[in-house]
Amino acid sequence: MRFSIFIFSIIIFSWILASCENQTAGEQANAFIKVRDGYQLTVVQDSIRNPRFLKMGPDGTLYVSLPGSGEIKSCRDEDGDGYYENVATFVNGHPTVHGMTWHEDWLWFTETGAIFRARDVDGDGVADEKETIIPDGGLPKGGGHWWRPVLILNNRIYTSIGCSGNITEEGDTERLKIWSFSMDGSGKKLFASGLRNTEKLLVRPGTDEIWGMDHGSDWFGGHLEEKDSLSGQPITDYNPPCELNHYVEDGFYGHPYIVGNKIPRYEYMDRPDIVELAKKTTPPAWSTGAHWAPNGFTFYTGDQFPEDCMGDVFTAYHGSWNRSEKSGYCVTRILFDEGRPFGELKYVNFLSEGGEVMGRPVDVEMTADGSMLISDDFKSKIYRLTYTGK
Ligand SMILES: [Ca+2]
Ligand SMILES: [Ca+2]
Repeated sequence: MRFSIFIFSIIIFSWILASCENQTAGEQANAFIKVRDGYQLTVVQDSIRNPRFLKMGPDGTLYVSLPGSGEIKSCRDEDGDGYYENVATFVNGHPTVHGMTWHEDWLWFTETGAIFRARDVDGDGVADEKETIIPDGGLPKGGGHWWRPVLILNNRIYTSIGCSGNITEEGDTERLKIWSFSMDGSGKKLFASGLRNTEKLLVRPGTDEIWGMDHGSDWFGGHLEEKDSLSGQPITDYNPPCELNHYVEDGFYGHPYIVGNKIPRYEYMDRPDIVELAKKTTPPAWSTGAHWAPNGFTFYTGDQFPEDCMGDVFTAYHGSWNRSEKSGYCVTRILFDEGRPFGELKYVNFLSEGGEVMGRPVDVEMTADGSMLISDDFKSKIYRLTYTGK
């Protein structure tokens, strides 16, 4: 009897805790989430489970991809209070749905092995027309890195195929590459190679440059038998960096052989071609935290943040999974000068001072008013970052 009262109390207590976590329109984010001075973080959606990537439609509809349930939700703020209360299922039946882009009235989206486009004709938030551009199996599926981005530039479709494992040697397959296609899904062409896991591709505004963030590999130094001890692994904790890359045609970005600024991984140092591999590697345009796991990013082009943010990159780091101390779990700004990155500042930190994970950012997306939306698939929330300080 006493035991069941104990269990009942736990259930009630958990329910109270969960209720406290459910926030409503315009509410401030949890106080343990640290926000840069002059900025405010509010909750704009908290009814969608595990939101991943975000895309704003031209009419202000927010599209959210949910790979687990195979849906894209369309969200609207009908009453204009900043909270997206009106949620519809735009498409379903697409397990692993992930990357999205908007092009000529259609929302283009990916599954792990396919690309589609859909549109809502009657304005109810549910797609009425859907077309398959690259059918299932037209791209390699699954593996450890199954997330696919989609980008359209100059009448070509771009997507990237990540490594099936951590440092799998599969350069002679379709993996570790960015591929481009004609708009009907034919005309497949290699664009760049040596990628590990790039989940989003974007064009830098005002240019034809394709940029993306690549996840650095794990267990660097494992060769030195470090990985037996999670309590002390100084080499792999800090290496190799995650990357912001400017992807150019025929460029090689090193994976799995070369990391950071042309550094061979220990596993491959004895390869006879290692010097050639290092030489031909394009190093990251910006090297960032090891194991921080950059998923989404966006170039800032709004006028809500201070003027010097214009053209800079805002990133969403999902955070480390195998570091001896957690790191990442943040949104940063990578500063650009004349089109090249030169510094990085933390804007939102989802790791509390006590090391508790208060959120795992997946994507950032700018809204028409210049504020920034941030998705968190761990606490199932979408936030808005707004500049308030003058
Ligand atoms: Ca609203
Ligand atoms: Ca419709």
